[in-house]
Amino acid sequence: MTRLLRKAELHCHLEGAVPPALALAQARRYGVATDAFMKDGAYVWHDFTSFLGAYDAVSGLFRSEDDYALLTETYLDDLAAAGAIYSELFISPDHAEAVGVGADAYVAGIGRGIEAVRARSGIECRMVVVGLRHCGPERVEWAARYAAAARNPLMTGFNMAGEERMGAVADFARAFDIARDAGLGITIHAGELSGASSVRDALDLIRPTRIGHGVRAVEDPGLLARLADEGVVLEVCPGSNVALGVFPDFPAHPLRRLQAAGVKVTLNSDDPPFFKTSLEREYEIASRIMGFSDEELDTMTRTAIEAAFVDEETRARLL
Ligand code: ES4
Ligand code: ZN
Repeated sequence: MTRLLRKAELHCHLEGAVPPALALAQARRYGVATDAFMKDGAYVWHDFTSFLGAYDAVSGLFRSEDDYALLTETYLDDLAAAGAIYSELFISPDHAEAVGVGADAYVAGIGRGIEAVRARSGIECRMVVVGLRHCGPERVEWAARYAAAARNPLMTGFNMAGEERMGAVADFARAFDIARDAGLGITIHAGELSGASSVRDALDLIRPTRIGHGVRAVEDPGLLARLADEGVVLEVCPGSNVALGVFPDFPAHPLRRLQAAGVKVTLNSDDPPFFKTSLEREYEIASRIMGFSDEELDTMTRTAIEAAFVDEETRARLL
């Protein structure tokens, strides 16, 4: 029974966390047809590229500061009810600009949502700005400069998501330098759709303290040893990995092998309704299918808090 366990997640994309019922309500409000990306109350996609398309379409249903406050509150209320004490949300100023809200109103709405839910449930949340790899290095540098200039105490990290198989990671090093120099925590998507070498490149060229996914490091024993040795934390999203076909099923998922190799691992929901999951379900899968004990699950929660992009006072309170 994992419902009562303390939980934390470091890897959830805000627009990937829209409950289908909320997407439908927003679509009705703005008079948008949903058949291209929804069927029978669920999101429809068939591969990573069409997933990104559905994600963009759902993002387009949130068009004001209030819409983003509502989305953030909806997500965090559910998470707090599932026993979570901390969440890091990946936010995408690019999506906000594309929909015409503007990055500042977007961040203001999300910040209001975070503060409202913290006041009623105590859950802590921070924003991690993502640059979109498939938009190219200039756009990712724009996102990094935006995050660096914001000086918002709730915006504490920088990340790169999007199509992992596009461009060389070296092309994005400057964006990460901008973010690191501004004091932001650094994480990057690697080793999900691309293999172990993408994790190695990320370590060499970006020097992150965490890696989004990183699970395909399991293909390279030397790399596993390096991750363990350097204490790099993996943001593991088993439900996402299985939904995208990175691994055929949960028994084949490498979470246990990563943990047994001494790599620091955490459990995360990624884009929960798109992958028919939730943070609670990830803990449930790790417990029932992968055989992690409650104590081991609590260690993953503690690992997440230790690796969180928060001030030391907040970290100490959460640990
Ligand atoms: C992603 Cl751009 C983006 N959005 C949501 N989930 C993702 N996973 C990788 N890239
Ligand atoms: Zn992700």
